[in-house]
Amino acid sequence: MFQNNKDTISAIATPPGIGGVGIVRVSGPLAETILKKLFRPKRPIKEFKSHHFYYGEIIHPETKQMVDEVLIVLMRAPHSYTGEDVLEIHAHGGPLILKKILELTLKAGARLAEPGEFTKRAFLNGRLDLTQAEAVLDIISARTEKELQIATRQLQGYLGEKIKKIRDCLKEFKAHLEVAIDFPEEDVEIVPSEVWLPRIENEVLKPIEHLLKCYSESRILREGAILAIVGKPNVGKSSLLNCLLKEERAIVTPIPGTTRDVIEEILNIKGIAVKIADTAGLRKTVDVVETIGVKRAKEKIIESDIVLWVIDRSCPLEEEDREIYEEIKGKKIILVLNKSDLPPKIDEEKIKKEFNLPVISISALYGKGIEKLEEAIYHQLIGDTAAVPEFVPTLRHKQALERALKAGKRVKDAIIKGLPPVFVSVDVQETLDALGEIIGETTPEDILDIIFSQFCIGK
Ligand SMILES: Nc1nc2c(ncn2[C@@H]2O[C@H](COP(=O)(O)OP(=O)(O)OP(=O)(O)O)[C@@H](O)[C@H]2O)c(=O)[nH]1
Ligand SMILES: [Mg+2]
Repeated sequence: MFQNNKDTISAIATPPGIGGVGIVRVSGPLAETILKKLFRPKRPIKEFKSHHFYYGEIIHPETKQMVDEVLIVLMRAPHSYTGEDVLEIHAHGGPLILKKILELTLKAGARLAEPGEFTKRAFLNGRLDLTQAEAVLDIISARTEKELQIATRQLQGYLGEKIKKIRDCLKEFKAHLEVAIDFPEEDVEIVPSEVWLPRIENEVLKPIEHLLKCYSESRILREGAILAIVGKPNVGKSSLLNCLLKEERAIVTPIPGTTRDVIEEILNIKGIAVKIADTAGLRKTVDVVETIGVKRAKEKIIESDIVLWVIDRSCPLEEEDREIYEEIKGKKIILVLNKSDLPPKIDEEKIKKEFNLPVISISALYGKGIEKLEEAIYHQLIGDTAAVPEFVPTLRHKQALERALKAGKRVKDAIIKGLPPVFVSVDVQETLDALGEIIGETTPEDILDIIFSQFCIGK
């Protein structure tokens, strides 16, 4: 998809629409030539200094007519975002004027940039590793403060550094293995297992496992969570959904078995995107439609990160309620005692002890206790530490880490079994390659294309 890197690319870097300032960005060897063709400075300039702003006009190179008053800055290679000569033209922020300036840069020798091409060049020129390039995308598309925090941390390069450190250890090991392969007749043991076994364990396997743990801890902050509202028919599940959403989304009636299908909506709970699923009341039934609804509810439970188990507090606890617990145990659960506006038939302390779960009393009808419930959801989802973990791998990173861990464990086994260096070396290389994919050293071209094409043009 991407064309060669030697040419010069240009694009409007600011969002479409009207703004105070709009920027056209040019990157590549022709940046300065284009600048000289199109820019008429207010005061004569002998040579453009790098990273200095100049005030003047963009002119049509043939008619010499002024197109716009601008500020320009030239950032010479390698000290620029892409690592190439970069020219930025800060013009007035109107779509037509920016398009005109863009067209002039194209006429002067640039080519229109593809989505993400500036960032891809930064990556190819070694300005960013792949995890940092991905972070640029995450920063642009962050929906919540937390997502932004995660992305900025990744842009700082911690994850890439960690991966590089693990790979350095493996590279060193591989070098020793290669000596052993080349000089098999040597008496001295070139790769002593008492040295390498602990090093592989401590410098490769443990750090990979730690990163995988960080993935599961940060996944919810990054990707959001799925929450299922479950319980017997008529306990007020749909009322609770409506209450959380502050709108009449689901049908509520006094007839048990009202909700037949799963109803899903997304809610922002204290910065976490939570997909809430209202489900059909769980009970044994001969009704065909309801049976399907109950089946879907059970599937949703399996899929969910957290379950709100709703019980009608104005009725005594029944066997049917206990049966539901059997369906959900093992999940993160909050026991929600609904209809707290009616005289209670269930003792909060007693039920808390019986199930050993966090219990929140609410009235979905009157919107009481909802804030407390939201706090409990947040707390259950991300625990006490609202802090972002040190490293925040993505799903793509996680999959590569899992492959690296598998191959790394084979390396360990091979050392324990005393297999010949040739065999060990194959698994070491596989571990190296899997880790290399994360930072972009061994990432296949098509995956790079997928990553960078998610950007907008001009980034
Ligand atoms: N008094 C009182 N009534 C409530 C409360 N929450 C719900 N109800 C009533 O309980 C009945 C059932 O509410 P729903 O929200 O439809 O219950 P559900 O659990 O979704 O029921 P199904 O979809 O049939 O499984 C309705 O008549 C609601 O008005 C509450 O907090 N207090
Ligand atoms: Mg319902």
